[in-house]
Amino acid sequence: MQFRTLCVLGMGYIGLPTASTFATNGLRVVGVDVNRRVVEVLRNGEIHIQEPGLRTLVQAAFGSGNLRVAEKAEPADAFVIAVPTPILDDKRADLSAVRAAAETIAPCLKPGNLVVLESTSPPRTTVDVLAPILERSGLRAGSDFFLAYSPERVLPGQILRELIENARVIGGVNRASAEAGRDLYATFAKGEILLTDATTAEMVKLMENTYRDVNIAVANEFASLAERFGVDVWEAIALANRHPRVEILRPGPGVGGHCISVDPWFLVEAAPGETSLIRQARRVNDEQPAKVVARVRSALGGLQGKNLAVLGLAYKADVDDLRQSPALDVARRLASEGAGVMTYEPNALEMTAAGAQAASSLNAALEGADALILLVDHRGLAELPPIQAAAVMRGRIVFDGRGVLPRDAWEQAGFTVHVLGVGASLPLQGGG
Ligand code: SAJ
Repeated sequence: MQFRTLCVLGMGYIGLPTASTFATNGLRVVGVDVNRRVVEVLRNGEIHIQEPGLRTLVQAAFGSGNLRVAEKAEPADAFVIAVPTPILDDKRADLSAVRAAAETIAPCLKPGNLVVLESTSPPRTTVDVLAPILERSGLRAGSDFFLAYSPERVLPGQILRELIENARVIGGVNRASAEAGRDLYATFAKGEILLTDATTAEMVKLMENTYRDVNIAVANEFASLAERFGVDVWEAIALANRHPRVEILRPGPGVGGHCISVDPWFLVEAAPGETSLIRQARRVNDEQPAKVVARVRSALGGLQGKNLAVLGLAYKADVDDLRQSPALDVARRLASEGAGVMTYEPNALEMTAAGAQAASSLNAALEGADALILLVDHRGLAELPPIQAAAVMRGRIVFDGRGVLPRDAWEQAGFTVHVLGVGASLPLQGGG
């Protein structure tokens, strides 16, 4: 099956690179976003999100004459839905953007069209939520038009490469729909294209991120245990990972971003009775910010009146995305306990946490600080020379929440170094 025109709904982290990649591969693409500001920014040749290589790709897509942006869906051979599916405060999935996208596609739908949902969604969303809305067009999913679910699996920071190279799972409401999806993504996908049914594809996506969440939770629990037993968890993990079938992930201040901290809840909501481990892992990861604050509090002998330089606010290294960031939570908690908090996020200089102040440079954050708290291992932060910090800080305390600072160098510069997952060494028992 051949597709000439494509309408992509949602110009965010996934929709924009996807639309641009289709356009540079010869499809005529209209990218749709309901946010007028986003549409204006793109029309002015700018981009509203940071991702390595994205600006060049988007410019090439516009330059090819194949990409346009609009505020409403338009008729096309195929439609890709890449809108956000966040969770509400009570951890239930918010599918309002998927519903709204489907409602705008329905009047444009013609026989033989293909609709693909890429947004991470609870199991059965494609068949139970999307199909009925699209069928208001009078056309039947699977027979009159093709309908598939294909999860995006790209890693922020490496989106452009992974979009093309990763294996792609395409689940159709029937075989013909999955095959239509394969024909669409074959336009640019170099990774293997694997066909299945729509609900399996939805499960696959949720299983991948839940698996990672559970594994990060166990790493975080190992960090707490190491602190209790006077062990260095980083050394212990490195040694355990020499086992041929063990690959423990990295402890940290918690799990953030719009994917891994959200997606497991879709399974919990869908099947509360069968998800006790998944729920518990979420709880463990959500408790990490409070644990980091407790470590900092005890390292400083209290937080009231202390000046803290909090380095990194993004949800992980080398991105500018602060959504659900545990670092933000840590900074907010430190400030709420009476510390003077200067935050420095090199990828979003103006951003800060409630009660804190944004520093416009690293030195401005460190100036007069009693302690340095490293929460994100951004390139540049982990390599900060201790001597530079010592020159402007008032105190000599460092807390490393990512296990990346060279401890010896910081100690040699006169700092007391506290590291997440590293307990004070305990005396030998019963020795001679
Ligand atoms: N984190 C740790 N320790 C680790 C790894 C990660 O604490 O060892 C933390 C990070 O600091 C961050 C969070 O977990 O706060 C998530 O980061 P991540 O790099 O694990 O994942 P995301 O959210 O950037 O992207 C994930 C990816 N999923 C998997 O690796 C299974 C990506 O492939 C998905 O496309 C993406 O979710 C998504 O959009 O669903």
